[in-house]
Amino acid sequence: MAHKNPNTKNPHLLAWVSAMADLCRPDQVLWCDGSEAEYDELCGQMVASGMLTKLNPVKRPNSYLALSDANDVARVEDRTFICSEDKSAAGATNNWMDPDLMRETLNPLFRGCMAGRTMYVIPFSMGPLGSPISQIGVEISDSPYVVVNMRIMTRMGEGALRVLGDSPDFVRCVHTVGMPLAPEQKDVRWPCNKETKYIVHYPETREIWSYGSGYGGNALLGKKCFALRIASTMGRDEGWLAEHMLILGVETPKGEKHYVTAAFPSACGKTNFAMLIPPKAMSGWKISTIGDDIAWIKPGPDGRLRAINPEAGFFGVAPGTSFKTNPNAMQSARANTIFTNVALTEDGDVWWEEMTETPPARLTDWTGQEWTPDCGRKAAHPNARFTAPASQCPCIDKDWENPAGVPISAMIFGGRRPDTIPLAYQAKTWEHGVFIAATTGSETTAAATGQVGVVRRDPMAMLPFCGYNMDSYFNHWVKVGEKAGAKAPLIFGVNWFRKDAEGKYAWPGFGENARILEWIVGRIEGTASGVETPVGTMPEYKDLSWLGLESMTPEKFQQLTSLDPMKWAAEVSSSAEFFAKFDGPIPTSFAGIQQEILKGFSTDETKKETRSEVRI
Ligand code: O2Y
Ligand code: MN
Repeated sequence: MAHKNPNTKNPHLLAWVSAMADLCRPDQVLWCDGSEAEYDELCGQMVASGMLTKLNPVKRPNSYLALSDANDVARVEDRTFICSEDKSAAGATNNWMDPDLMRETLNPLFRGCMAGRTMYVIPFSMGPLGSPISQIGVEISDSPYVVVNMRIMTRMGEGALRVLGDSPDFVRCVHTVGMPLAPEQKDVRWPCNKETKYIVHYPETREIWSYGSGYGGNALLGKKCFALRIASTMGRDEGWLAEHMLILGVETPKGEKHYVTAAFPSACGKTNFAMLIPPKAMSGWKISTIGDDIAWIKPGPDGRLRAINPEAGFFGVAPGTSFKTNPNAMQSARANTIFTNVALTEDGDVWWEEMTETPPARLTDWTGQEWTPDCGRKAAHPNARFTAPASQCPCIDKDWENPAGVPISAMIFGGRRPDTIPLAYQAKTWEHGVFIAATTGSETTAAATGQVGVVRRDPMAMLPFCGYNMDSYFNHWVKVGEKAGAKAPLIFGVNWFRKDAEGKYAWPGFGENARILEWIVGRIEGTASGVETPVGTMPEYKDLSWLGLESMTPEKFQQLTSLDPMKWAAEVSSSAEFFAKFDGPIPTSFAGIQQEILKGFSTDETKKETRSEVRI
């Protein structure tokens, strides 16, 4: 149970908590132990205050619904800052402010910010307790919603305090909803600050200060702020990688197990890929999940890169998730789950767009209003979430909590590209792989940016999450591969979103992506062949298994894998333009790789290759 007396004598932690209490002036300070009793009590208090609705225990045992303020529904990238001492260390892709100036700005905001509220002290471990790859953080927050979500998303409470012991090495995370209460002032359902939000990182002192939002990545500071932005700077300094990657296991019918990571920008089906179910025809192939969002990757004692999932839960996007698209995610959220900004059914369960083919006749939508299918509004917010324990995932890997991590054999990078980028290709070298990763991107949609047909580059899917300048980040990647040498994972590019001449998706995606994993495993094991092209080694029609997907004719496969020299020339110059935005030097090999691609398309041999109708 959350208690007034800390169960630690750590002088660094006690001094810091005391200083934060002096600054934020809460009514009381409670230390969280991470127990079930504490979780239940806090949920009960939030039900009483109206912040949570308890769902029907028969339909959705031990689960709750939170509805946020309409002003507080997503990460706020334009309010996210990397306050490194030097501006150049934050780089061209991050917002920067001088750390002293930022502290001067934040201090008055945090002074008294928790008046009328409880300050919770939340010790947590990112990664399995005691793993040499894990890290400890302590979040101070005035939001009980943050406490209960952190209990699902991290290893939170007494265990983390025990691991920390008397060490000063913990990431200090301070969070407030930014809405102090005057005496007698009644609280609102979802407190936040509608005018002012700051998500601030001080990479040198490993601190995170978050003001004004109670939502997701802005408030659950273990996730994007710590596990990516701060951890990526730790990785730079210590020789490892903190990546925006899922981790999955693939077991072949012969019982060989391989682990693969994959990075995709948003809206590319990352969670679906992490929990993929292979098609029936791939009998004997098993996919298991280690993580759906973040990977910490360190060289192991044998020189191979090993990865852990630093998180303990999924903070998944609800809309679009269904028993058809991702049964494993649906099962993960069957109980013990906190839903945020989804709709409430009349019988006390949850619903969101595409969860079922036919929507319920009546709902209460995420804004608390009555909803019917013809009302013209969405029932759930498009960024509505479920917070579910990873342990509930039916395909969770038996080694998902292995403190040593799992050895990584391949890394996959993919974006949403209607043309140019083929279905699958393997980098020729590690540096070529880093180039593929650094040029990852998705074509923008009118809904997102008002512009169609422009590629938004999202290197390693880390654009909003890299805690330092991306030119150094690319060079760091090169160094990690150099150190791993022959033991470095193979790198692959994929594109599930290529369109045919009619503008329809040419690849079925979802479970069928396992066919590409089968080829990747064949490349790891040295059993699958491929054809050398200017952009990498690609599978030919004969290199993939088509049993059960006979509709994929050689002609259709050709549409998915053809390489258009003109489009690739444009691709190379667009990536060069992108790299020109960086202040520091990008890896010297990138220019040579670009030249190689152009040269490859200009040789007679390649022209024949890319002109041919069908390559079987
Ligand atoms: O909108 C938010 O606060 C969450 S964003 C998020 C959540 C889970 C996994 N990935 C992401 C992301 O933006 O990449
Ligand atoms: Mn993510």
